[in-house]
Amino acid sequence: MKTLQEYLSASHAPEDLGKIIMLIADQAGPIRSAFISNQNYAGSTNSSGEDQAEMDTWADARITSVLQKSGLVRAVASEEQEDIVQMSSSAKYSIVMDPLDGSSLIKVNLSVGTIVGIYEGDVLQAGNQLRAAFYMLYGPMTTLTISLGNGVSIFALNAEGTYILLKENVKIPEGTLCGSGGLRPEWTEKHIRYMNEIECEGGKNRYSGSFVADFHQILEYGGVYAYPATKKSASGKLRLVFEINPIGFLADQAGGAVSNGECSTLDIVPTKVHQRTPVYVGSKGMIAKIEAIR
Ligand code: AHM
Ligand code: MG
Repeated sequence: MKTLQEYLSASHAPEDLGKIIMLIADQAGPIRSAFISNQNYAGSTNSSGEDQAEMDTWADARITSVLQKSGLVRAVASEEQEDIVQMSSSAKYSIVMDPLDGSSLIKVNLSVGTIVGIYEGDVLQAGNQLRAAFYMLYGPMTTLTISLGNGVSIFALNAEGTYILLKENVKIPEGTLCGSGGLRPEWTEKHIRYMNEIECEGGKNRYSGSFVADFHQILEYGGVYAYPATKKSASGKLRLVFEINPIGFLADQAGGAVSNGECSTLDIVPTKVHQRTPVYVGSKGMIAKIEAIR
């Protein structure tokens, strides 16, 4: 039974990097406990104009404060904060995070998660520069899916609060499961063609509305998660820095791919912290298929 701590040592993760990962990973317990008392909306909106659930602001404040106190972090960019939070200027690592992804599903007790990316230096870098990425998924189990740039491993949190290795060297199989955000009448011609092709080939549609949970099933079964450009929003809904880059890095590390429909989103250097992009992430063949449609 390998623990997350042992995996970090075996991967020769630098001490500060390992400590930051453990500090965030250890927030899964408190976050799970807080779900019951934080089921409502906070009455505020985030920088993307979305209603914030109480849990969004709670998880954001909790993780930000733990990182601030650690003195190990240079800056944090969070989906729930307008600006990048500058911390210890001499520290090496910066964090990008979506503290609680899929939060509209808390009320109905569907799976949600925490997405994290870690860069050396500043926050606004291409996803291919990530030093590490992981997500915690609060489902029937609490799992942590991680890559330090050397493949993907999945851990599960046990009753003693220790993350135990469930799977290593995880690879996304070629599969045809598909889940797409956006309303069908607002999809572009290109996206409609793509979804029709997949469905005609027997692809099964499964979409919960939680990016982390929807991606996790793609990681296990193969297929594609998409949040496309729509007629109303040419850049889709999801955020490049907090959501797409960490998940895209994990997909790439698992032998899959991530694209905006034309090229890899991992090569995009962000100019704004809250910028959005259309996204297709999953099995390599499924990503090649969308990129082939002109
Ligand atoms: P959130 O970070 O505020 O939860 O928003 C992102 C979520 C993703 O988890 C999910 O895939 C998508 O928004 C769902 O959007 P929609 O309800 O339009 O399908
Ligand atoms: Mg999100």
